[in-house]
Amino acid sequence: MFLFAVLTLSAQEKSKSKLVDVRVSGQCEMCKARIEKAAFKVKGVKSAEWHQDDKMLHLIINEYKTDVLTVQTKMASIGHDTEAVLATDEAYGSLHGCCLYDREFKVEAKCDKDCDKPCCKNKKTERSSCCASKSDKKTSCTSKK
Ligand SMILES: [Cu+2]
Repeated sequence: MFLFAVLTLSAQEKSKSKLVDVRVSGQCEMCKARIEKAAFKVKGVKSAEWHQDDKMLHLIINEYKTDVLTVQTKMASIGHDTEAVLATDEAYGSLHGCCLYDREFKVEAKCDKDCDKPCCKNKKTERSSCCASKSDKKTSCTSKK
């Protein structure tokens, strides 16, 4: 009876596993080691593998114990940006010189003051896609002046 309970429990444990991919900014093998090490420190992370080529962190997590945001917060705390959570300048700055990756997620979060694009008109204080996106940056709000 006890054994049966244990087996049932471990079966449930398995079904909680979820594959998730998170984009984590980084640059080299050192980043890979740092990212994976930190990911494993998050309770509920069963597997973590970061790929240098596409900057994707492939995770297997127990979704009852952790979630993507928790992992992203952890990544930010060690200096690696994610789409949802950015590293502080201090954390980024304390990375090894060869690890100072291009901060693609760190962009002006607010609309430019004199931006008159429709997307910014009524929300000068919020993040707006036209001012926030890197590709638009040059042609939209900031070139207005
Ligand atoms: Cu590195």
